[in-house]
Amino acid sequence: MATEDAATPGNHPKLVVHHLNNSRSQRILWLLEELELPYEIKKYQRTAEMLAPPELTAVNPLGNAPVITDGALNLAESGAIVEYIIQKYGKGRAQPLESGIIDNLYYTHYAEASLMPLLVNKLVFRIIPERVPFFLRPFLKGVFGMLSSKMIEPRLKLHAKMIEDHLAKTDGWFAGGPEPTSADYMMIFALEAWVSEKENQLGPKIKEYIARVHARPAYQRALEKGGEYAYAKASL
Ligand SMILES: N[C@@H](CCC(=O)N[C@@H](CS)C(=O)NCC(=O)O)C(=O)O
Repeated sequence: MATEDAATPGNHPKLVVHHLNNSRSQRILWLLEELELPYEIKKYQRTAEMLAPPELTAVNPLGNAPVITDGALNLAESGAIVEYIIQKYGKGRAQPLESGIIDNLYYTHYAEASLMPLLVNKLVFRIIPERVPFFLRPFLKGVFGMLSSKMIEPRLKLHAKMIEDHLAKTDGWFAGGPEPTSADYMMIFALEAWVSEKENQLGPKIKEYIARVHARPAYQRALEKGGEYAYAKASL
């Protein structure tokens, strides 16, 4: 959702990242650090139920993160934010080579449109039985475990293979090329969340990829500035 208030007079203000702990907004910090852009972070803390706090609705009617504020503009949806920052402020950085344009397009959209819904379902199916009265737990654990192994896991297996094969081909970034592009900023959160699950089917190329991202100084700076981010600690 993009909303605009009255124009802000004077100098162009810094970008503000509305950042939720342990969330997708970490990918925006990584991008801004790679591009060496000035920005401010407004931090929000998840509630005990792991939801975003209500204050986020002031900048995003859906109440979730990430959101950026750029002058009068509030922009949500991480894919939109990543593309907006690269197009408006990237000065030619983070662009795929000609040979990587289609891969970049595909993985930039695939991350949130196809992969994340499956991973979120997997998480929800695991969490539901943990949050009901104890006498219902064994029953719901069985039901949701069965749903997950029949509906989610076989699909995730196909996704894991596709990504592994792709990374074996590009042997670097999702779009090939010398530096991360929007596809990488979009894919990293899904892969980090996935690899942090006890049971995952991720292969060596995916794990190498995550380690490559984690080793980047810009990623490290983003971690330092963003604070709590459990997904960077996942053992590979
Ligand atoms: N597709 C959206 C998903 C946004 C989303 O679900 N964000 C999560 C953080 S990872 C959130 O704010 N969750 C807390 C909540 O919805 O209350 C995006 O990529 O920005």
